[in-house]
Amino acid sequence: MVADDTVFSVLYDKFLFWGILVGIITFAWLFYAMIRYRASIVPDTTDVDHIVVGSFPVDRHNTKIEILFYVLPTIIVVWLVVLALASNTAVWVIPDEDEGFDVEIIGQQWFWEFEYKDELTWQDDSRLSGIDVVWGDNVTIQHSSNADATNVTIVINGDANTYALDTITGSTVVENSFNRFVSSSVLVEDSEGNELHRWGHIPINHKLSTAAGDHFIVPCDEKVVLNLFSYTSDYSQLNSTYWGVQHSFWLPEWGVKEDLVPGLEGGTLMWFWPDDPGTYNIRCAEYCGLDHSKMVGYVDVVSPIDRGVEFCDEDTGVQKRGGSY
Ligand SMILES: [Cu+2]
Repeated sequence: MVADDTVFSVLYDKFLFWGILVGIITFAWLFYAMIRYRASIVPDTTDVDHIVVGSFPVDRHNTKIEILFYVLPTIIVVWLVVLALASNTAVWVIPDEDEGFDVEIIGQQWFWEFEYKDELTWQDDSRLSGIDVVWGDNVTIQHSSNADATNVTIVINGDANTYALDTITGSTVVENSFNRFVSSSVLVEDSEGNELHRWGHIPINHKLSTAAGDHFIVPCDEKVVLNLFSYTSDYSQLNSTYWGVQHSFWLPEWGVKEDLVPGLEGGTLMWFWPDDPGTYNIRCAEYCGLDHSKMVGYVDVVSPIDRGVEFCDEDTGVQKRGGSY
């Protein structure tokens, strides 16, 4: 489940490489010595006075090799320290106040809540679905490139309305002007109810919850900064009665997790940089009670059209980034 291109999995591979290299040299030397100095070989002692167990034969020692015994391992150890510290530096970055897309994560027994501190308008890749949604004074659905599209469901602040699409012109307009202060979504489906294209708007302070089956929706190509808290179900008054239990928000795809610490007023912070579109796992990495194993969810990486990104590029092969503060 853990992605193979996160900072620490790359570090693991580097350590494995150097470990194998040193192992090969060490064992090669070991077997060479076993064969070269086996019991049946009579040692050539013509120019040696005596041999003391545990010390180099004074008359036959090789100063260069003895110095290498110390210098080479020291270089390797220093190099491994450099590699490890570079990974740490990549993960623990000092936060920049105004930087990133901010979301508060609230861990409860046993679900996650996502409270948006920035707004987000997004839609699926229109190159893949053949459908494009534009919502200004009206909702315009351009579906001429997708013959399967038959109806659209528009949800505004929880109220859902379904309309038939105009399949003859391939373009449908629903009169309803966009309001950035309410959550809205547009879902285009085929005649069998299969989802073809999604468009969505999440206003500031809107809350999504895994208990309601929501996915955590984040924009691609931007640093997502999470402020994490643990509360019990009622946290209208923030006093000690309402602190929850310890959880840990884990995103295996980015190889990062951070604890949710009850009683820590400012919460904890972590960040990750989504770049590939798709749906990825959320896990709780700290045993938090009876239904800990059910504390799972999904994060959807989408194209944030309000932030100037029309399409998230497919897997860019860039190292997955994320970390803590
Ligand atoms: Cu938990």
